[in-house]
Amino acid sequence: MRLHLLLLLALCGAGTTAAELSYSLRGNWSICNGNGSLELPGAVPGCVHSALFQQGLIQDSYYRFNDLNYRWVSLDNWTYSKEFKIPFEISKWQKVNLILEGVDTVSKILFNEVTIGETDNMFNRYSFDITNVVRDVNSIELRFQSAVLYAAQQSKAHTRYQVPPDCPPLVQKGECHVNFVRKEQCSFSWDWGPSFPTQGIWKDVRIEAYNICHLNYFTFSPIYDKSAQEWNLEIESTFDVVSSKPVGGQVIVAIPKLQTQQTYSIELQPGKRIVELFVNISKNITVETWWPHGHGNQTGYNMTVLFELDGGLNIEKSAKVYFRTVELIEEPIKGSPGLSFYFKINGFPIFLKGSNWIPADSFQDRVTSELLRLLLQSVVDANMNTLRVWGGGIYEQDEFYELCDELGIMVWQDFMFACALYPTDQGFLDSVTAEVAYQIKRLKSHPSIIIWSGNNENEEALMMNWYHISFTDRPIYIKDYVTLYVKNIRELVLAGDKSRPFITSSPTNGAETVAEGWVSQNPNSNYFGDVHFYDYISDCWNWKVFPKARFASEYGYQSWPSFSTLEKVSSTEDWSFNSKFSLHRQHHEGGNKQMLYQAGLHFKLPQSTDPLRTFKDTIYLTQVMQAQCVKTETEFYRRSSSEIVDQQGHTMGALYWQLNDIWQAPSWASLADHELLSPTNYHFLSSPKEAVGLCKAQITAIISQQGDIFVFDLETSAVAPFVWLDVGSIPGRFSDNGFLMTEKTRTILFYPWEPTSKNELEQSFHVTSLTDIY
Ligand code: BMA
Repeated sequence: MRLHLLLLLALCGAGTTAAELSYSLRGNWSICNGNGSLELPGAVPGCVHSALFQQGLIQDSYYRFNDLNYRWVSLDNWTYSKEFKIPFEISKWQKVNLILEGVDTVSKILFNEVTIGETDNMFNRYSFDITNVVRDVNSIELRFQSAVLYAAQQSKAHTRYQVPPDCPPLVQKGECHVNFVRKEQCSFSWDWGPSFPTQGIWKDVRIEAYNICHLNYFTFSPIYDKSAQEWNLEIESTFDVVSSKPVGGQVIVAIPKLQTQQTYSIELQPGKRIVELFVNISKNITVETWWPHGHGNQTGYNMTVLFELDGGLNIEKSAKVYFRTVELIEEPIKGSPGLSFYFKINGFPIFLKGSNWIPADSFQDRVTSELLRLLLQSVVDANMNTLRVWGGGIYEQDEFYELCDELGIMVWQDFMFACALYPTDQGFLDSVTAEVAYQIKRLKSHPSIIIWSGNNENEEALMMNWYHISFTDRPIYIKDYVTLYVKNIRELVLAGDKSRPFITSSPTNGAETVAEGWVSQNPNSNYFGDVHFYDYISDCWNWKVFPKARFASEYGYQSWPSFSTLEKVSSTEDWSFNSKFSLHRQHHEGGNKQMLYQAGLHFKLPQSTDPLRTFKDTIYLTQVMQAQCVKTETEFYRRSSSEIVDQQGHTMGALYWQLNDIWQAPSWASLADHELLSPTNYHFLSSPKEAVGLCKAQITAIISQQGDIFVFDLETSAVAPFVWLDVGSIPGRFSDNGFLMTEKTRTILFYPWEPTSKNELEQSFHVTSLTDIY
């Protein structure tokens, strides 16, 4: 019990009692399904799928066809409940709240059998006043409704007109009407992801009890005053004052390294109060700014804010403050119609190079700090400087953004709306308003976030008429679009965050979209804003097929994950390119054929008589094809930054689709591991399939250990293109992979992510090169 009890206010004056206590409800809860036939323990934070798996009631949800087999889990209505004793005298507290940092998604909450509230938005934080119902011994229940059933109900109730799309394409094997529920949109399936519409309490839950007053929220943003050439810090604190009399006192803000200490007098009237402080950093002090990876340091300053209030009540907050400016520059370009679209960080133009981020797992309770750190470290190791947190996923956990701040990764942050039109009835808008206001407060102090974007591809969906809306009905949808992203979300951003730009969509034409009434005739124009570009038919080795756009925020090609990855979630009969399993895992219509077609343009397709060998070689070839295509396209965008050709160019960003995977299936994901700051490049004199004289390369490796790192000394008997090193399921990262080996020997390092041994590596090691297929 004592472990759960957090004394938040250790700084009370002598003779006074603590003014605030917090009791965590994390840990073991009971879970039962709709008709009571299943009852099991489950962890909070967590979800029903994870609890069923931990109890051995279901297998790994990612195994073979289990996404379909376990559809029943998401269609049931589950209840989470818990009984607990509060380890302090609750009657002594003036106000008691139940705080839920994240509920997934639609639930009714009962506390001691009294309904205290409802939830309908997984991205919101909920606080319910339980002062009148709380006792020493309590029961709490969250009665969930299946998000799938709720979405269907909401869509049915929207009788005036349809809000498309109704359902995802059949190939995705997903659920319908996801646009009617404020939940991770890709959890109903995507073209790279399974349908697992989870239910559960996915973030922290606790009880907060307080007297006098309570700090509900604390947020800040550094603002640079250009004319005065000095930094200021805007700090906003939200209080709930429960004392019947005003509470007076002072606030001391200190940033020691910047020799800044300022004291303010405050008086808080009873009720909900906001305190806004404006801290000036003296011009005489040098403020080191935060820079993206590759451009400078990520300097941050420790700040403490101490509220010394009447009655010996002290509340202290500490945080790291980073100073940086960001501007989105849209200005005329000599020799090209339209406008530029690029970012200046601290006044310096920066090419954004990186990728798109999707949720790291269907079950967020499996996304550990270690996993986030490994993925984000890989981003900087691959010399990227930007990730776009894509609008079909989730607003990531605090740790994600803290790591991006620390590592210098710029974040293009979408609001969570993607590839759909959305309703704008009052209930929906109220829910979105609470979500957006909360997320802005939570995230705005992170220097890594350099832009807010209203949604993913919804302007394009509307204006390119993806859903075949009749011309006469289009104004209804345009009105809804403007209501949601401009009149609501944009207004909330303008009111809540002055420290970064906002655009309504991605792709969009930026200022041109605004000029055209917030929806452009062609939001994917090369002359304005950003573009998303996909072309699986044209030869990707021909750079002439790529758009000379201002900013490519999405582009990419699919590949299959390595055999060692697939092996864990499949069985022997699945191991061929046309097996039921291979077709099942492919969620993009025609994807498997497109990969072979693209690979066939430059490579001979595998033709071994051994079916397993052919499957492995085909997987390998799709990866080689993807790497080559993404390389060619990325290099094209990089080159286009300094050119205007045929009135087009000045490209200032390339974010390929997509960095990471949600499960083991074909997708656009690829994690490159290049270490060199300036990579070597090569030029093939013909397509490899036309090359003559390639000999089969015998590649051997001697593995040795140096501390935590393993050294692979490779030796080849012949020139070997696309050398792929594989250590099966041992997690880790090679210093290089998929390389062209022209020299006889080469040393590659392996950084394991978990403890392993030379022996284990030797047993799992496998090397493939293109000469194995030829
Ligand atoms: C874009 C993205 C995703 C999708 C990807 C690949 O449309 O925004 O929706 O997964 O392309 O098709």
